[in-house]
Amino acid sequence: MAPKKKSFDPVKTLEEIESKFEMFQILDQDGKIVNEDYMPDLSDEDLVELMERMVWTRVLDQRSISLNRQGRLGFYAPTAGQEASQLGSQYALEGEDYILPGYRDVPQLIWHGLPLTQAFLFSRGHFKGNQFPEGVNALSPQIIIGAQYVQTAGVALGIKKRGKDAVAITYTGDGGTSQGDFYEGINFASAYKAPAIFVIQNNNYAISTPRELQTAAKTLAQKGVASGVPSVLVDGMDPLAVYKVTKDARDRAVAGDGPTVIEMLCYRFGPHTMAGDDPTRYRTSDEDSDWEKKDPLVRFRKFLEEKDLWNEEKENEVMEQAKEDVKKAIKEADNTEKQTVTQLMELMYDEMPSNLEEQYEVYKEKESK
Ligand SMILES: Cc1ncc(C[n+]2csc(CCOP(=O)(O)OP(=O)(O)O)c2C)c(N)n1
Repeated sequence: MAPKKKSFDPVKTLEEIESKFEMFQILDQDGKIVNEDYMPDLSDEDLVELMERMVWTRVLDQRSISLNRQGRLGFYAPTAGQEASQLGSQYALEGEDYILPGYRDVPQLIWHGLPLTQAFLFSRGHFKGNQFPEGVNALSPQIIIGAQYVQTAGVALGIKKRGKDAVAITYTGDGGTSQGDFYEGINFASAYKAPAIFVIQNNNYAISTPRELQTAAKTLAQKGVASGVPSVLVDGMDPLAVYKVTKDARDRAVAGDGPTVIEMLCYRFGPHTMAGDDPTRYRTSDEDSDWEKKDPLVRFRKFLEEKDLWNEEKENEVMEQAKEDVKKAIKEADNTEKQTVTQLMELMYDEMPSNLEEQYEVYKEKESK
């Protein structure tokens, strides 16, 4: 009898790769350091500043939801729960770095220099919300899921060709990793060793579609491996771990070693957007409360209080400041001249296409009255 032939075991290979992706954490949910060896090089002032930004942003989120309900804001995607993944990563950037955000990533833009008034104008669909000031290196929030990944590969290649010590960073959600653009973007950046950081904020849901139905991959980080991109899975509710992996990714990119994919495990406490989805129809209250225990603000507060760097008074001060800033910015947005149809058309076309000329004239006439 012929000896039994061995068969290949691709399942084993896959399982081996998948088992490598363990969640990296520095601060556990009680604010205790569990990975001292990886503690990032941040001064006490830096740590406090990062907390201030997270608290300020939580208030901005609460105020934005309320303004939206009053009809004073337009499109808004809530951010509470994602402060560590958003601001821990932004804190690792330099001013010359480019941010290519998704629609939920307005906080990173603000801390990268976008005036709050303009963020509100963006929400209202006003063109001035997309005219970023000189020196704010960022694109407008992307609404087309995944498109920012391809654009990031291009921006990163541009940075490389110009010999700049900078990176392009982008953000998508778990759902975004199912898009073709996701794979094209990371593959291109990898092939050209472009200085890019590809963040996946895995908040477990793409609107109402749970992560398990989104993809058969055990982790989303492993999707980088196929393109030869070093990839990390990190606790996205831990600002220190997020900062550390992003800073390391930035250092590698600037040193010419190419892109990194970072999956940040997180949760959005609110609805997907303010357009009307009801999370109680697709998430259980047990799931919500499990994640609330992981709240990035709670654990960072505990950590800083233990070091005597934070207290209630300080937190109240930041909250009051945030409310003031929101009040002032929304007033400025209200006082901004309303946009006209002809302005929109002029911004879109350098030379008005002949088929629109007639409409243009009609609106010009209407607006002159
Ligand atoms: C190409 C494309 N398809 C569908 C949509 C509609 N859409 C808007 S948000 C969304 C879910 C995205 O989920 P995820 O990537 O997980 O991001 P999250 O909002 O959870 O951060 C979908 C399908 C879209 N905007 N663009």
